[in-house]
Amino acid sequence: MTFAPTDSFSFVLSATSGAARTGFILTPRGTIRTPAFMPVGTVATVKGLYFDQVRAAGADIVLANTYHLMLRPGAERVAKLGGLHRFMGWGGPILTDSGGFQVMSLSSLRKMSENGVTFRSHVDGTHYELTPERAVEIQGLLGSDIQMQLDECVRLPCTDEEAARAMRLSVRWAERSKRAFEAQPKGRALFGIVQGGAVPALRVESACALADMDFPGYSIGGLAVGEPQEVMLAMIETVEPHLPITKPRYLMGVGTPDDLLEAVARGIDMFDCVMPTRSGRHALAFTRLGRINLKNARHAEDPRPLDEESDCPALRDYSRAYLHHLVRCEEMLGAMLISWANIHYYQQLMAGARDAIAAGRYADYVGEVKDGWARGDI
Ligand code: PRF
Repeated sequence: MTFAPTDSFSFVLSATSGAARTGFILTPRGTIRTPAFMPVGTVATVKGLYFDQVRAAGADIVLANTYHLMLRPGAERVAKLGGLHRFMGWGGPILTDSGGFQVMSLSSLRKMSENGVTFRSHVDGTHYELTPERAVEIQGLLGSDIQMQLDECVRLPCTDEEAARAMRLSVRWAERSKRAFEAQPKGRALFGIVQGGAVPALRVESACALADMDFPGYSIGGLAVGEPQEVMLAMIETVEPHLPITKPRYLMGVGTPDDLLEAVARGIDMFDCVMPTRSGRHALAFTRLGRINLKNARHAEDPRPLDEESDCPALRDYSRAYLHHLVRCEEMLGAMLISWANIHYYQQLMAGARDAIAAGRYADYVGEVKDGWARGDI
């Protein structure tokens, strides 16, 4: 389906299959087909890939990080150079994370307060402050199309009190973020982030408070932070009925191919994860036939490609023996090819999901994909 160019942000649902949905997010920078997997371009590069490859693999949108880009090269510098799209050479939509989560995992000497978070850079120790207003301002300077409110994500397991405190702080920050966002040009969107740990009542409180604020989309944060998959899926099921059906839902930082299939089945529309590229750098390929660890000596004389039926050159045109050799020699082409193959596979998985939902057969699709993984390649 093609849409006329638009100057505003909107979401069109086109079909459902059970709780799974398919549709389109329309933005001035282009249309995002959902369910969508967003390759992660933390420091303005999807590690190891040209943006031409990212686009050709089927990605409509990429993610970048406020935290990393505010440290290097700096949001004001990117703005001076014409914004992030021009800076990195990607003309499509960009989603930026707000920085709160990365501050918690990467920086040192963090201090949380009602006002925001202060921390020292993991790069050079410089002191920074990130408030809800500054996080939105930075995302605005970058020119991000879909921006995230500043939130606090607590690691699981945590106490109920800790989950409640962080969730309620995040709700107050959502209000401040929304007010700060009003200064930005039309056509961009700011998403609220649902928190609440693994406590159903807190998750519902968070979702309802954010839904009342009427965001153009909703993120679910605080999951895939150490809990088992069934806890994550249960939290999605808890939250989903309280989010408006007419707005996109984004599950942050998730996940494995199996996580994606299961979350789509529960009504999630958008994902991002470092897994395809990080695993690519560690020689692990995700394919139609399951996971293949190319470090393993059993591939040393295997002339077969990762998937001879794929239309991606990385999967189709290079033997496992060659990929194994590149990995063994620590050649960068090995990491590049396997990252490319993985990004392509994640995009194929989502394209298949979209088609299956449109055909009203999503549950069958999940069964077929999982059969393929189980059958393996032997
Ligand atoms: N909050 C933000 N970014 C995130 C998360 C979160 O909770 C997660 C958790 N999986 C990943 N990225 N702002």
